[in-house]
Amino acid sequence: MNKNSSSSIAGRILITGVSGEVGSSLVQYLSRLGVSDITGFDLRDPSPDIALLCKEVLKGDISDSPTVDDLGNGQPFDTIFHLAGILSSGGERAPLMAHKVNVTGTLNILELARKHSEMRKEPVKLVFTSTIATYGIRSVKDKVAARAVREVDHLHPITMYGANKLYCESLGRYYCENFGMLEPQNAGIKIDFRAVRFPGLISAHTVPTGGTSDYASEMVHAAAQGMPYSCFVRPDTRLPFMMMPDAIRSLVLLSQASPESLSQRVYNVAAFAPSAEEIAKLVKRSFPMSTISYSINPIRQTIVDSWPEDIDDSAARTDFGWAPVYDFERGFAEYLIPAVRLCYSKHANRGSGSHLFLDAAN
Ligand code: VAH
Repeated sequence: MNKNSSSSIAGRILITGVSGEVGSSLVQYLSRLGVSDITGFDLRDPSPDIALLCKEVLKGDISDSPTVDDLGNGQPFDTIFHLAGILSSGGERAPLMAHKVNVTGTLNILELARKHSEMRKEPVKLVFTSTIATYGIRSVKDKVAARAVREVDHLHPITMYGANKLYCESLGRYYCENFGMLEPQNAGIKIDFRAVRFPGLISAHTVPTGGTSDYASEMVHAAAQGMPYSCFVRPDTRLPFMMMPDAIRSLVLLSQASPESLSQRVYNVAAFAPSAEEIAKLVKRSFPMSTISYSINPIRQTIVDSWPEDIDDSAARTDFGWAPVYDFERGFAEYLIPAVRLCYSKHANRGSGSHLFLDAAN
C-alpha cells in the first residue's frame, strides 16, 4: 500500500452503504492507509469493528432527501464513496423500491456533492459503484461472440438495477459537466464524478445478498461450512469476477487519480472470468467433501446470460494504473480459501453456530 496515497484521500470522507460488503472492506482499507475522518451512512448498523474505524456512523434512508441533505452537519465532505444500492436479484423482487434507492438515492447524493462543492469552492470527488449489469446482450451466442466488452458497447440492461446504474452514470456526467446550464448561477462549481463498473465480487468475509452473481461466493462459503450447495445457474455460465481486495483497490486508485489523467468518467475493471463449473472445481480442490449440484433458476439464468462473459478494462489500466493482484487461481489460493477457513474456524471455536453464510435472497 502506498503510504503517501492517503494524502490524496485526506479530508472528510462519506461512505454510503458502509455496512455492506464493499463498504465494510473499504473502511478497513482506508483506515490502514491512515484515513480517519470517515462518516459512514447506511440503513443498517455496520459491525462494531467497522463502526470503530469511522468517526461517525449515521443510520437513515438514502432515498429520503432531507436525511441526505443533513449529512455532514454543515461541514462539507471532500470525497464521497457512494456504494448504497439494491442489487440485481433484489431489484427484480421489488423494482420500484430498487428505483427509489438506486436512483432517488443517487440523485440525493449528487445534490449533496453539488452543495458541498459550492461550500468548499472546489469540486467534491464522488466515486460511484456501477456494474456490468449495465450491459445487456441478446443471447448466449452473442455473449460468446462479444467476448470482452468495452464501456460503450451493448448498453441495453434487462434489469431494474442495470437500468438504474446506467442512468445514474449519465446523471453523474450531467452533474459534472452541464448541471442547470441555462441558468448562469449554475455555471460555477461542478462535482468530480467517477465510476467503476464492478463484475461479480467474491469476499472471504461476507456473502452478498440480492445479487445474481452471488453463486460464486455462496459456493465457497457453503463448502467451508460443510454445507451442500445447489447452484442456480448452468455449469457453463461464464461471468467476470474479482476478489474483494482488488475491488477496493480499484475504487481507491480511481479516487486518487488526477482529473487530467481520466479520459472518461466510467471504467470497466476486471480480473478473471471463470465458468460456474470452473469455480466448483476450485472449491472442490480445497474442500474435497463439498457437494455442489445445479438447480437452474430460469429468471436468474436469463439475467446472467445477458451480462458479458468478459470485460475490457484497458482504459482503467491506461488512465489510472489499474491492475488486479489476484487472478482466478491465485485469488483462491492466497486470499479466499485461507481467509474463509480462518473465518469459519473462529466461528466454530466460538461455538456460535451462527454462519457468515447469510440467507442469500434466492
Ligand atoms: C449483482 N453483484 O449480482 C451484483 C453485480 C455483476 C452484478 O453488480 O447484482
